Amino acid sequence: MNFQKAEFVTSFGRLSQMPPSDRIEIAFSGRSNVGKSSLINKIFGRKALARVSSVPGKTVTINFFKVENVHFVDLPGYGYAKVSKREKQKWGELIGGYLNDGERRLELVFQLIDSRHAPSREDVIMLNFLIDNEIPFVIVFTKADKLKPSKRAERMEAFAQEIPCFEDITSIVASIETGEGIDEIREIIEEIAEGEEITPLPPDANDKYYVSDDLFDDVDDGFEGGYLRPFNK
Ligand SMILES: Nc1nc2c(ncn2[C@@H]2O[C@H](COP(=O)(O)OP(=O)(O)OP(=O)(O)O)[C@@H](O)[C@H]2O)c(=O)[nH]1
Ligand SMILES: [Mg+2]
Repeated sequence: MNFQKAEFVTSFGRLSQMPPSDRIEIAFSGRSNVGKSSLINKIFGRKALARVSSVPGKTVTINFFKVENVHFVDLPGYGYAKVSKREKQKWGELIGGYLNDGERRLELVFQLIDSRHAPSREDVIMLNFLIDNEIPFVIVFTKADKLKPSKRAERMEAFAQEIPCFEDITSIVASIETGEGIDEIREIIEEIAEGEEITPLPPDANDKYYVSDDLFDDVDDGFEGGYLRPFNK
């Protein structure tokens, strides 16, 4: 795939404006500020293909880019404390509507998690959601350049406990500063573009891990859970 050939397609804030699904899709999901737009720019070797936000959480839009036969989807981040309840609801409707649209050929989600911290309650809800809905995903641990080696080893051990089904999930440690992980991400993208299908985890993988509110009692991220799960849970 010629990664340099990426083009912006469209940006939309309402489900009714969602562009038709005329090709396979790969989406980038994660907290606000985790590095989704920066990673997209790095993958495609461009400075400002995706806009890197100076004000986190403010733009609730889904942005589409394309290269050859693939749409790349920059999803709005979650978890920014300062947004209103109405904006959170809007986020939930938009992102839930996109991810639940069975007509689209969403082949993979890169789920970004900050390599320096334990996953947030919303990160875990998101992972549970992807597993429940059999959406194939790969975890990308971002901002690895900001981690000292000793802390890095410690974090990786902790992630194995904190992330549902960790041993069954492909994960990549990445940094836009050092370039670590970027080729691995590009390889996965190329495999998908060439038609390789990634098998999702079975939904029952979640059974022993399903997010329990009391696990996160001390985390006040203001997330109104629930709207991410229009399915049968
Ligand atoms: N040191 C370092 N900083 C990074 C890295 N990736 C992203 N950043 C910085 O993190 C900040 C947020 O990056 P964005 O790419 O805007 O994050 P986002 O996930 O798109 O955020 P939203 O659009 O608000 O959801 C920016 O200041 C980036 O420069 C990384 O690998 N290393
Ligand atoms: Mg962004």
